[in-house]
Amino acid sequence: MTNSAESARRSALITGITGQDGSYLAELLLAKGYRVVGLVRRSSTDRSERIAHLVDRIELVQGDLLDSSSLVGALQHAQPDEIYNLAAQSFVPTSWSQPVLTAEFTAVGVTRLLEAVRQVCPRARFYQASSSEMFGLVRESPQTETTPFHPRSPYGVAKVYGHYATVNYRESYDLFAVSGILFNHESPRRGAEFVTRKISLGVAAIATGRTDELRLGNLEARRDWGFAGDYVRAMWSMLQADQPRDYVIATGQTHSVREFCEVAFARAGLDWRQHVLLDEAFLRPAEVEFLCGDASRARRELAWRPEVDFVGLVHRMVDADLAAARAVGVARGE
Ligand code: NDP
Ligand code: GDR
Repeated sequence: MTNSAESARRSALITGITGQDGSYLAELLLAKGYRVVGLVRRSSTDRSERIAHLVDRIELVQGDLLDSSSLVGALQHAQPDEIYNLAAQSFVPTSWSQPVLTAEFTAVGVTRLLEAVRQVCPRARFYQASSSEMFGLVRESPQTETTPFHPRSPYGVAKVYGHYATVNYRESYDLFAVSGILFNHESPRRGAEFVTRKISLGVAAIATGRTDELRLGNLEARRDWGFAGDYVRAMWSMLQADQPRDYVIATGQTHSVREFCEVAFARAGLDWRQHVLLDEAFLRPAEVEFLCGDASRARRELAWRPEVDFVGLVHRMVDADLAAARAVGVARGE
């Protein structure tokens, strides 16, 4: 690449690049010609499974949301035009067992990064991964950018802090800082402990004869589930807008965990009622019973629309886990 092409090439820093969303976002930005730099935590084992297919095309820099100087160093290295802050302790149940650590990563980590941005690259555009968990106990439906927050977990509380830190840095320092209020989004790369992937992995294990049961908590909880690949397009679009604004990203459809089970088991020719057991260990101290988002602002201003619907999402996840489970069976000569 020539020097002028190199300097015209836009550069992005992604925190949380080893996570579900980080891997899809890295793919999207590479396809758009970006130089992609990912912030990774030091680990004694390799955690780059989701980005293994990209490692030749991205740069990884070590750093941690707990450590301000490492964030300054990462920004100095990347000199980014765009920063996507996806890193967080993102599993809601862990936020009750590790509430202070969750606050350090998911809440104060945002301020650490924003302060580093202010020092190193105040003209860069900043995306904060906010969450529908901030709505928590909902009093209006569907939820929009103006629905009041009432978080129901230490995770939700931490995300409200990160959200307002982003709004505050935009208003105080004129940063192009935006917050995407994303509803649940899933994929075959979703972490195994989240309910959708737990179900698709469970279906695959049952269909291939490795187990006979799947233990779950609250089957009546309702979520607005979309596909992660669609949602990272929205993140990018928010940073291309003329003005920095916060956006709800959702499908506008809500389904229960029970409905997810029905569709997932049926995909493998199974009846969920014969396999799913209620296990109180998976109930939460305070539950978010119902979420359904209204993404009208994003549709209007960003021309964003999801392409994968609920049934398409469930089938995609079950098909991927079934194929992987069968491949393991073949390799073992089963
Ligand atoms: P994941 O849990 O899959 O990924 C989280 C990422 O954060 C991992 O790369 C992890 O690294 C990294 N990380 C955690 N702690 C630190 C730290 N202290 N310093 C640096 N990196 C850290 O999450 P998702 O991809 O699903 O979600 C991305 C973001 O979007 C998160 O902030 C999440 O809270 C938020 N969000 C997610 C939604 C969803 O439905 N998926 C909906 C709304 C918001 P490592 O691999 O080392 O653990
Ligand atoms: P959530 O996702 O808490 O919405 O947060 P999760 O998939 O963990 O739970 C969704 C709903 O399913 C119910 N549930 C179970 N959940 C899990 N994990 N395991 C079970 O066995 C089980 N049984 C029932 C839960 O009670 C809950 O109501 C996700 C994360 O990605 C956050 O980081 C993100 O901010 C929000 O989505 C939007």
